[in-house]
Amino acid sequence: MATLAHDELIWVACPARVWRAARVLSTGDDVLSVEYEADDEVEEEGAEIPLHGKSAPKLLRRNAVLVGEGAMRYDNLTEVPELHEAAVLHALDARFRRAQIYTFTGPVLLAVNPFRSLPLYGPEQLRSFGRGGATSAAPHVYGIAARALEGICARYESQTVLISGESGAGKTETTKFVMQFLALASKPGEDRSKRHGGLSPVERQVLGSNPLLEAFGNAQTLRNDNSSRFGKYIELQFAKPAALGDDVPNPRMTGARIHTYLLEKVRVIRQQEGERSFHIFYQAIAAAQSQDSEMELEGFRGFGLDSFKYLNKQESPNEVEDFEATLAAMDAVGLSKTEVTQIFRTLAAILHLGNVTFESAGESSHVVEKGPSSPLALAAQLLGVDAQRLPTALTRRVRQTPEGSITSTLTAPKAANGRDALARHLYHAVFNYIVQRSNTTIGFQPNLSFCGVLDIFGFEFFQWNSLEQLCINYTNELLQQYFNEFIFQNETSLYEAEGIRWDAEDFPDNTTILELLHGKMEGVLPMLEEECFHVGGSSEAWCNKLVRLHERNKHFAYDKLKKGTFIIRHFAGPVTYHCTEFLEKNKDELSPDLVQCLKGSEEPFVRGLFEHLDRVFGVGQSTSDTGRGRVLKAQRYSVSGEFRQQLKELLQQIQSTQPHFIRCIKPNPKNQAFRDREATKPFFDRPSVAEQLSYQGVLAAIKVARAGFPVRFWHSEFLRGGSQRAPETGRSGRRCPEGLLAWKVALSISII
Ligand code: AOV
Ligand code: MG
Repeated sequence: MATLAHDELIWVACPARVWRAARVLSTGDDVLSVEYEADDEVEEEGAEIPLHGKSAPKLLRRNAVLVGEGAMRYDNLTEVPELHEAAVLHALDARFRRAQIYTFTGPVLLAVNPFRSLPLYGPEQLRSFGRGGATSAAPHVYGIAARALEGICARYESQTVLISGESGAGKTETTKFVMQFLALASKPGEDRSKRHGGLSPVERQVLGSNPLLEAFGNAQTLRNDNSSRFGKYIELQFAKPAALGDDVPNPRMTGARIHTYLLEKVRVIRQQEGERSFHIFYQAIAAAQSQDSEMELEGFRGFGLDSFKYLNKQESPNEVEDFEATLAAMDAVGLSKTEVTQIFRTLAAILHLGNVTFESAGESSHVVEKGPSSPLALAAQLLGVDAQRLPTALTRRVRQTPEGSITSTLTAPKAANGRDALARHLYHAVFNYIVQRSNTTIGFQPNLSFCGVLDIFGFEFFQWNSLEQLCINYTNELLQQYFNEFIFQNETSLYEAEGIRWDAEDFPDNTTILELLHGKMEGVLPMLEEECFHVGGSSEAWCNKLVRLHERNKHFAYDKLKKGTFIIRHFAGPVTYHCTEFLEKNKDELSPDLVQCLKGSEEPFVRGLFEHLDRVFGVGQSTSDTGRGRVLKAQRYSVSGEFRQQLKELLQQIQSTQPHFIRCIKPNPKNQAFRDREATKPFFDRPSVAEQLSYQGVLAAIKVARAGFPVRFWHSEFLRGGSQRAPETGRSGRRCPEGLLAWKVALSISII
């Protein structure tokens, strides 16, 4: 930085606050004397800062326009002068403190989670962001939903709202606001203030799918009390308006389709300390114990939380009310009483299965308790299977070989693994059943335009990272690439079209990381899938092959001292993966004996849950078979293989739409509410927000948008008087003199 003058405003890098605002008091050859500004969290203080050597902090110039209330003027960060990490953080922090949780950066909406209900989503806002409403371009989640709806009304083009962020950042809540807007604002001429009154059956079903999926797919985790344990893409479909254009009435919502991804079914059998299984188990147990509930809840009555080994014992206050809401949602999506009873019987069966224990006798094992009221008998009864056949299927394995069938016995730990695999699959199958039934009820027609909303897991890195994290982080790499392409290629083509010189060299690009992950032969994931189909393949062998092949790749690393691990340098940061269990998890085998046993259930519902499993287990079965014959016929299945296929289809679908991005930000790691003055730590924790901005690509996007011209007009609009900005930019509705001013400001900013 050039020489600093007395009174100059600067940012000083500081680990605890990332950047601290200061004013220069005096400068010497070796030290700078500054006064740090006070804010809600720190006192004003003076300091001497070394200018040279290792301990000299980084300094940035601070623009006076951001001082005090200045940040409130910037609804769009790309318009902030002297834009860098410090200014972005400061502007977001200052706006957040004044309950401005939404801010644009170019076309991307940033949403900082207030962890407290704010009066931002009432009928008033619905009206004002609706067509012909007063505010349409202020930063708000409804504004993004309104833009998407506009694309459908004016051009009948499909849209997608992509919502990302780390766990607890507010993706699911944001998704619900988008859906709410699309359902309520799409009702032409009706009083939208009646919120849920006057909804059409489709709208009621669509909104009803949210609490239902949350009951079955969400759980309390250490990071979020209502954490989605699956990814979701929901397409909301709209009838084609009689005419297209700006003045046509809103189209009617006519259907929807829900896609779900990677349900974390392992949660059914175990949860770490402080976390819980899926909400629905706790709701059903509480309802069965309550006098108020009229549901029969067979298998739950007479049991408490303590009765089930599969569940961590943690209650939550409104379980019975939530249960009633889940039942209402089940009704809304068209599940019959019989289906609901069957679903709860299956859930109870899963819990009783978890109580079945095994005892080893040499190389074989047997079920410890088999009496009429034993867990085994209860599970068998609830599943409608023969109580004699189930223990045999759990403790033995029959293999078909060309020479005939061979029966072998399982040790107690192996039998327990088989039991857990059955419980996981039962739950997953029930979850899929509910999603499919909702889809059938709501209906989706080909060839109609839709608005997709993507609420998918954010980048994850824990102490121990396994297949789940690899799949999740791979998803984020793909979505980041899409984001990069959208933002950066958009910019490039715009500049090219306008004949403006443009240096695209510094664009963030994660193509080479993706190549490492999914490259055809040598990619980390294809190699894992290949290893799953090798007779005698193992996680260790896979890991060793990876190291041999990729040790020189700049995105790959390994630590010689930590055997069985490897590191991928993701765009969001390096993650160490632990190889143990990768193969087993990816094969996700379920004993064919158990499948056959359950297929023999006298309950059509239970039989239905196993209908599609031949495909899934064909390979697993034949690999453990001698590897001959059937392996060639069966379709190759692996968790990651199936997931990659799903992602491919998802991206194709998204690429055919006009995208809108919302980046959710968690203001502090402890989920402290906005203005929670009891807080011991700052509620806007700058280091963790800075980290999120960086790995969500927000800083990179700002850099690029700022490198060009942040304020844009269509030529015709500009000449006509600048009433509307081009869609890439934030506000619209300015008239010419102001528009001209904005344009000039933009030019001058770019020159700086
Ligand atoms: P997530 O979807 O991003 O996490 P959620 O949407 O579940 O996060 O948000 C976490 C919690 O933050 C919610 O339960 C609300 O209490 C609160 N919250 C979020 N957005 C708002 C808002 N706009 N206003 C008020 N409170 C809000 V995860 O599903 O864990 O990745 O897997
Ligand atoms: Mg969520």
